[in-house]
Amino acid sequence: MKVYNYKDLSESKIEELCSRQIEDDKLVEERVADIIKTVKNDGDKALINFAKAFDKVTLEKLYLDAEELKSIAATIPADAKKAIETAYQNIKVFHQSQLKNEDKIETMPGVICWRESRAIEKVGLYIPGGTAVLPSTFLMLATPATIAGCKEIVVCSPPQSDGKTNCYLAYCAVLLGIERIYLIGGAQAVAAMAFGTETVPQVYKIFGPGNRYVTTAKTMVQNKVAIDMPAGPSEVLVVADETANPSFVAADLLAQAEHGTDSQAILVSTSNEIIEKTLLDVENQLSILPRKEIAAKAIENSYAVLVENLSEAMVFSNAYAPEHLILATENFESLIPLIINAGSVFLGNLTPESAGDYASGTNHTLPTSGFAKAYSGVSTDAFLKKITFQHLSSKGLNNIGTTVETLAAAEGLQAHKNAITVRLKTLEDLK
Ligand code: HSO
Ligand code: ZN
Repeated sequence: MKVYNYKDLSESKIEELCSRQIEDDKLVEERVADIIKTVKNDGDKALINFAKAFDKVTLEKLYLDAEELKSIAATIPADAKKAIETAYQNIKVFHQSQLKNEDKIETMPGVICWRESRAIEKVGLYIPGGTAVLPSTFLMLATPATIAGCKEIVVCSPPQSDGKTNCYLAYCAVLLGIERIYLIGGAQAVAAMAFGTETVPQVYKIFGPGNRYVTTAKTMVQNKVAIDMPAGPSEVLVVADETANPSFVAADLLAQAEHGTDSQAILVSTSNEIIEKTLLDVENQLSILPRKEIAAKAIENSYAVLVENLSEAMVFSNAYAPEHLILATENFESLIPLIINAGSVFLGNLTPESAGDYASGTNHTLPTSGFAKAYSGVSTDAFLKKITFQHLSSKGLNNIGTTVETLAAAEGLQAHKNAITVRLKTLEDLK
């Protein structure tokens, strides 16, 4: 992990440090385009063939039904069952609190405007398999989807080598009342949900993280369906003052690093001593991690920055726009107003990112690669659309009439003007 001194950094160096090096991979794009085309043309047959080629399984049926899920779920260890239930409860309570009715507003006498939410009817959730199977992602996506009231929730996850899914995912499905898991992974899952096949329903919005194939596929199907957000490798930025505990900070950096070789774990600190101790601790803790090869590569791509004070730290953090921001500082309250760009924030020395990754209640599907400058993480809102309503009484029509007529005339749109004029005239005739 390289260490920089903020005061020595040129503007262009800061820009370079804040940019995520994700090169366009033409080969990945070509292969994904090909997969999408094949699924579009051949439907289920293509999905069965891809499962054979990529997941090395022969599927007789593309999904597990409620009965099968129930029997797999029954094999879950008791402690995992309890942990999933507790996490679910917290995620549910937090996401339920996001459902709020808005007031009706009388913008001028007789003119009433308001918004109502409606659930997106059909949504697709992608739950990754691969190097780590993530039941937590299932909870993070399916909980707000059910709270929002989405009618059709299509869940895709790659099959295991036995052609099934693991007991954790199966248990999440049972808990959430999801009656099928489609055993489809990668770009082919995204294509199936975007275009529909004989078996897989087409959806209106696709959610969920994934590898480069999945994320490339999501960007490619955007002229057909909505997606949650552009996705890139996971990242954390820890701001640490002299009160930080180096072994806590090291553990947080490594928790991020173990996600993937392309993950980034950034340390920004006011204390050189904290940086030195943390880096030593990173080495020590890393050496005994089961995923040490992955984490070590990610740590190589990561760096630390020494800053003069915490406001300088926040300037850097806002420029980086981290997916996860940890404030390992005593007076985190005073830093909150300075946060402009971040996906999710973890306050104080006792609040690790892991808490939010799994169980505190906040969502872990968050904007990466600097997209926290413009995107929010997934929440109940992401599964809803807001529809605006308005009603004009005769008083309202009289009050707003001239304004609309004048603006329509200014735009040269006579028919727009007439829509008001004919009504005003009828009101006048009725008098
Ligand atoms: N840190 C990941 C989420 C996750 N962590 C799932 C563990 N499991 C992206 O926010
Ligand atoms: Zn994580």
